[in-house]
Amino acid sequence: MKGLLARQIYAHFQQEKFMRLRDGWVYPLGLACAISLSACGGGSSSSDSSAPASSGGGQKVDPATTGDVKGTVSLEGTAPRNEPIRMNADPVCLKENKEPQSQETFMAADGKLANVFVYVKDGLSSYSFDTPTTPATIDQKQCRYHPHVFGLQVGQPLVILNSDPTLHNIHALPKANSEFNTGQPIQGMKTNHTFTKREVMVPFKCDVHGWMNAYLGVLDHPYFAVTDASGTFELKGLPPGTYTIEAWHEKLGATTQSVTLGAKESKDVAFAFKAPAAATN
Ligand SMILES: [Cu+2]
Repeated sequence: MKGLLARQIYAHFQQEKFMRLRDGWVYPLGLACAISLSACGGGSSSSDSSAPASSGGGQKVDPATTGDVKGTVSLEGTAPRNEPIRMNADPVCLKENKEPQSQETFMAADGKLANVFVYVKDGLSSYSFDTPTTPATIDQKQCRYHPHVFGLQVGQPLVILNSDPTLHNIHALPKANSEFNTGQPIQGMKTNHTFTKREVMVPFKCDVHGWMNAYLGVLDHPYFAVTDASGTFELKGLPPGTYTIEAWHEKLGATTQSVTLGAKESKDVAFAFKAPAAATN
């Protein structure tokens, strides 16, 4: 009897929460977007309006001299359990995900860590790099961000895509760049954005689905990578020089190493993070 009452109260609470979300916010936003697509990012838009100036020292990389830095990122200790995600607040998300979902915070296997952003933090100031015209893409699919961790260059277009038949609201929370908050109520919607300043990392969240999060590294050069399932990364085509390489993880922070690369040299770099102490409960 007590259990039944508790369940009823819980169900009532959940329903009320969903109604609040639906009536108080989702529908008016959807309507506003239908009236003015540009206001909700339906067209091509950028909150950082000024085109990025060519930065750096002006020197161009000579491809005849370049080498590579590659390596792995390890996780020492036991990876904490990823937080489970409950998608009850949106029936569309629930329908899109039949299996139980969890966060992608610690993607570790065999002691190697995925979703680590590895990049040249320092050592390239005498060089200038062309701005890529090929866009990077972040997709909102099955109520998750794809990719979860990624990088692009200053001035390079970012295409924000909604592949789901539900409203997503991508909310970027940069410190150096301009904040933006774009509702995409219709499946297939695309919005363009460019970042004008180097920034590692820019967090993204969805204001509709509290579990959705992603991280973007914005750099003024092309030397960045995200570790794959086996914890490996590769920074290709680096000119000779001495570099600070940083490995960044959303919960474990950042760690750096110095690497000196001769002409046409290839060097291996191993990063290691320590797993947080196991929870005591
Ligand atoms: Cu969402």
